[in-house]
Amino acid sequence: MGNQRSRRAESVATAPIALTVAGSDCSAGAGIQADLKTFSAFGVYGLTAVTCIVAEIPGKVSRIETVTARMVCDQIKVLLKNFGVAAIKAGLLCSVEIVHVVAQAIRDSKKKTARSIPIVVDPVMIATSGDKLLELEAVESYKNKLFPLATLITPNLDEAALLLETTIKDRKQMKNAARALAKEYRTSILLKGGHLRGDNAIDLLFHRGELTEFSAPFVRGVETHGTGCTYSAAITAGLASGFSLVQAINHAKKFVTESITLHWRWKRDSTEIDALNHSI
Ligand code: PXL
Repeated sequence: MGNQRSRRAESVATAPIALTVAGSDCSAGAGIQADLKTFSAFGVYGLTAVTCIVAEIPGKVSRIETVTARMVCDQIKVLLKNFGVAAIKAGLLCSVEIVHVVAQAIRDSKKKTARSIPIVVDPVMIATSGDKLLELEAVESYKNKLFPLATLITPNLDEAALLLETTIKDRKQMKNAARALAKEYRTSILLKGGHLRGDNAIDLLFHRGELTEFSAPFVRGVETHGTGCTYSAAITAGLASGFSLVQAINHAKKFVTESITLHWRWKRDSTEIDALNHSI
């Protein structure tokens, strides 16, 4: 018996741990559901701190109910105290108060651990459907409280345009925007160019003074709800596994492209619903 137990103990499995602080998408294509599926696909154990519950289907948000800031704070605190979290992703944070407690919890954890935990901030503001997901006042809190703690910020073109109060319509403006955001927030920026809708979906990383392009064929005709969440979760999983930032983005870009290419599609009556396929 003793022998058996020690043999079992020797073969106990372990995995890198990542934490996502994000909202729940009941249709499971975005938010914490997308993050958990992505973490699993990368062999990473996912923890969650839920910030809000969204009643929605791809393309249509019905209602958002926000969790109290205190509850968000307690979820993060208990997790960081008890698990060896190797990377954190911040997704939809909903309100000023939640952005503040998330930033505070991350700052506190930085004081307690010698090694710093990579933080990926996906500044989710507006859903692909155009539905507003974040209180507008919270944008300032992202800028002042959360961005200074980030290892990487992953805006899409609309979010970057909102942050810089400008428009971004071509590759030249994308390069300028990535550079400007990196300079302003003194961190690495991955500006996602998928919304430019060329033959390729091209993203630009501005990291340590250098621009790197990540390109993949643009997959047409698929409702891509949850792509941003999946991409930033995949990068977080890579960082939790010890990859460099460039390696993590390379793997993540391939994963997102494949999850769109191999999407699910359900037809019922006259409607179709698509979802990314994270089981790849
Ligand atoms: O894809 C943006 C997003 C992020 N997080 C949650 C969402 C959505 C889009 O609807 O519901 C919880």
